[in-house]
Amino acid sequence: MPAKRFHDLLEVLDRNKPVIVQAHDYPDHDAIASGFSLMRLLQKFGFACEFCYGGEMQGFSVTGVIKDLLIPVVPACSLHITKSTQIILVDGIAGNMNVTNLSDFPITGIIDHHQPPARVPECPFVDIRPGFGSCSTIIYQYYLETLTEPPRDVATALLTGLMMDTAHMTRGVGTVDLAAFSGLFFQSDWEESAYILRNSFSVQDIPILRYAFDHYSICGEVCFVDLESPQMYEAHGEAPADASLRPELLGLISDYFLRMAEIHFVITIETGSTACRLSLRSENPRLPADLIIKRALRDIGSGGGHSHMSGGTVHAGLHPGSAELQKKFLNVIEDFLRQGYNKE
Ligand SMILES: [Mn+2]
Repeated sequence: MPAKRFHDLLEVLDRNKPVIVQAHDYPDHDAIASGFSLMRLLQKFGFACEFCYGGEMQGFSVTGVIKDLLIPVVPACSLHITKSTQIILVDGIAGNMNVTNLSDFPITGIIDHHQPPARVPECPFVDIRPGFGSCSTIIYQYYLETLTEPPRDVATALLTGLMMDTAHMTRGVGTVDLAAFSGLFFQSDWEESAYILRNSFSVQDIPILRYAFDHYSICGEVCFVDLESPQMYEAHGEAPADASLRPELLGLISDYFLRMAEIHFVITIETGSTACRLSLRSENPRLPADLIIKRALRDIGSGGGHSHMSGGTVHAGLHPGSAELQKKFLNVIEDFLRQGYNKE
């Protein structure tokens, strides 16, 4: 029987006040699935609950799921938030770069599976389980705890979130994820879920992939993919000044390069005219992607995630240039390989 965490959440929520479930900015499949499923569960328990995200919606894959499963998710800016609104964050932590602060009032709950920062913000309800492969796994525990059978659309969303974050159950998977997988599989439309997973790229991405294959460098087991947006867009005939890739694509490119047998650590860097974003993947347990990005970007940016996948940004105006940035990462990687680190 799972821990009574949902019960604790109900204890801190006021049934007479509205609840907003907020996914992190540019939500991915796991964030959408977690938020949607939590909203549905709270509604079942009598709460007036809405679901929103910060930033913009990323590419066709996530929007396709939202359309197919009729997920009622809206941009945060379209909601009226007042002092009495109870905000619950899913798949992200307040204070992170990728979590828009929706109001000046304190948030009510944080539900996440990323490695938390040293100081987690004060909040009435916190359920952070970094050992879980997905946030969807946590929300599924709430369904188990309340003996609620997830409806087919909820099960399909949760299965997709779980499979996406764990790369088809190949990374960050624990026993609870495995149990969630087998519990959700036949309750869901697993064929729909598998279809979504198989179709992450669009033909529109081919010029970007071609650019990536022309702009990578390898140093030992480490691979850098250097995407300089303006040049990249020029290369295929359009050069909008503020163009940036859909965030998901950075991760997909890192995943792709990680498939090369010789490469065990990938750093994809997208340098745009205004921002620089990074996506890291690791399959070397001695090279934790979350700690490495934190250390390498200390003083110039921020990042975090999991040991096998992480992401971050370099703050505007602090980009040291591609060569210098790569050097920072190589130095940190060398330190980790030489000294090792203590896995807590
Ligand atoms: Mn997640």
